[in-house]
Amino acid sequence: MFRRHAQNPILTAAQWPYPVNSVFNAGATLLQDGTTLLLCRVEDRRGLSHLCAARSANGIDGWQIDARPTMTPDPDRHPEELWGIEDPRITFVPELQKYAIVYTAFTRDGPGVAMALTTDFRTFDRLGVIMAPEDKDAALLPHRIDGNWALIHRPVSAPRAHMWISYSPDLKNWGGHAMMLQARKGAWWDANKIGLSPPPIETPRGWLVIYHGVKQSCAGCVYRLGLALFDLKRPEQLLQRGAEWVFGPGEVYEQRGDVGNVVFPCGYTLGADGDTVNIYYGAADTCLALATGSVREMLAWLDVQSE
Ligand code: BMA
Repeated sequence: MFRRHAQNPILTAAQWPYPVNSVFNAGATLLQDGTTLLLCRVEDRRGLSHLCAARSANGIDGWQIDARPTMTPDPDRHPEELWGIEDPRITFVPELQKYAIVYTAFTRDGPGVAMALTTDFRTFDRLGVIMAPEDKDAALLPHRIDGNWALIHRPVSAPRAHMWISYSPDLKNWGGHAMMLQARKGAWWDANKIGLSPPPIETPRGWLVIYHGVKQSCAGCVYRLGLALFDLKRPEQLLQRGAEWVFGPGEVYEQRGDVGNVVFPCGYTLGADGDTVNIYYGAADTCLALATGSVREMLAWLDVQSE
């Protein structure tokens, strides 16, 4: 379903212009001039994360990495960012002519969801916490639905964690909370804990969602990816869900690192053909890799694989 790029990993800590521990879980977008921008989660050598932009003409190599951190935690004005900012998901919002960056703010009480708006990935308007801890794995849909903005997120109701969707008239006040997708139970690859991976892909058949599932065993966790399709007008309505996972750790750079056996995409770009999906994923919480898929193939697979 997804073909790994031969040049993987495409970005590592060794390429960074300043000393860092790891580079992973990047949000992605295509800028107006066709440049691929990755907003990378960078973990420093204290263990705290900030975001750093890397730009490339072909989305594969020749990355121009910002010389200094692009967006740093600002705990004086935003106490929720005390222990760093992580895992950004980027959505271009035509109505605002801005990019919405939805990210994890590592608060004293655990991870919460925060949002910032930008036009240039150089300055950022922070909206602060939009979902209280413990919550993460969130992304904004690109346009309003019935007059309201929609946010997919993943609150934790221990011991399980499911995907939810919430609505807002103004990007600040959120309500209309609805369960979107439940973690399965028992031995399944996506038992107990799931979450949105990149922002959903809008297709004529529905919102195509690539989500991660976490299988826990006495050997640790394995993060894999699955597919589900949701109604365009009522995105909490599940249309199809694949039974099997479609991508999981297989290469050494995915199996070994700070957190082994993790593939974790936070962003994708769409090719000029409108079908090719370039998925940028953190591998083993250590480096960034690229895999390519096809919207048509994913939808066809759901037709065959859905339960
Ligand atoms: C998740 C997130 C990701 C991370 C993954 C594996 O809960 O925190 O940032 O990549 O765990 O450690």
